[in-house]
Amino acid sequence: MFVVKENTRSPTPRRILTRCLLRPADVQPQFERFEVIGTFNPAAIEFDDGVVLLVRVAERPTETREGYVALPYWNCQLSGVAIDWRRNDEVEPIDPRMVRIKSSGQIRLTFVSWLLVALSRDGLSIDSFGDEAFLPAGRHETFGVEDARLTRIDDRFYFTYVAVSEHGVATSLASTADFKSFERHGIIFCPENKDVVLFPEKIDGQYVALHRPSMQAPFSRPEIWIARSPDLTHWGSHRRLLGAEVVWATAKIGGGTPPIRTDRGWLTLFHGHSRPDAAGGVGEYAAAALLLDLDQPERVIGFSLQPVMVAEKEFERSGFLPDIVFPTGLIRRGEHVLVYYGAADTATGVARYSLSDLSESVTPN
Ligand code: MAN
Repeated sequence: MFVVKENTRSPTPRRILTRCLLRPADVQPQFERFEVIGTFNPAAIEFDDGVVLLVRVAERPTETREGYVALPYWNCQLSGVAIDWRRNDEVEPIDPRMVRIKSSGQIRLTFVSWLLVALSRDGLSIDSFGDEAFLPAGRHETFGVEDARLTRIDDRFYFTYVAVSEHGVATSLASTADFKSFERHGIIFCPENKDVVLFPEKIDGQYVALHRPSMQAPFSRPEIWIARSPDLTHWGSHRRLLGAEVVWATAKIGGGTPPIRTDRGWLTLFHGHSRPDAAGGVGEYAAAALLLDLDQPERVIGFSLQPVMVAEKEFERSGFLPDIVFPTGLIRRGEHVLVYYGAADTATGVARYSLSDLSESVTPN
């Protein structure tokens, strides 16, 4: 387990409050004869005097067949879910999330995800759900839509989300004005790339995003990159931002929350993943703070050398995958921030921190 070490140069911020906001039992399945196994990794933004969340809902079939594994997918022709039943000896289990089809080497998920609109007046409890579900659509989303991140740009809410299919793990963009109807803008980062967060303002006349290419060639480990765009859909000026210098993230690192403007710079939380101790395990996910220069966000002001958030509450330590906190939304409330996050790939949580504690946890580069 990660132990948050007290660092003499940069104090570790304390969580002032933690709440579990949403659990699978709170949400009705969208698909017939499916059950909800996850309500997690929520995008969050201020909306209508409250907070709106776009929560990833993962569902799996309720039916089981002796000697078979159920691999659900979105069938574009039928505009609905379907199930591939594979014999146990045809697949190699990897972890609870996925199996490998032995004949093709292809990875398949054991669930399919969609996005649920959830509304909260106080930001600390859910009052209602929106009527419109954001469901998979098209051949790049057949294994689901996952892990949205919301950014308000002018009067529109843009969200990036992960589009998973046999063509890979890509990141797409969509937008809405009211969370009742959505416009899709297509893939903005081709496979393999996820954890894309948009900045809320143009910088030097350009949009800015953090992204996380997952290099398949073993030359490097996954790293957070930064890119610019004239129009939110065409991205270039790619630069590497952060990676191996985050020593506790031994397996992976990725952007977490869309950045917010603070006096010290753009503040964002990113996640890091430690290598699992045992085969079949997934390892732990924790989060830390990163500050980027306001005028030139390619310049890292600093980051917290130790995680500022680790799985510690029961709902973070146990679930579909244990020991995961995965921040995906950050909302400023005066001198505090609310961090919205996925817990144990199962539930949605919110934690409150003091803004100055978080930025003081950052050690200058
Ligand atoms: C990882 C995890 C899963 C997710 C897949 C595809 O394996 O984040 O939860 O379904 O990637 O994005």
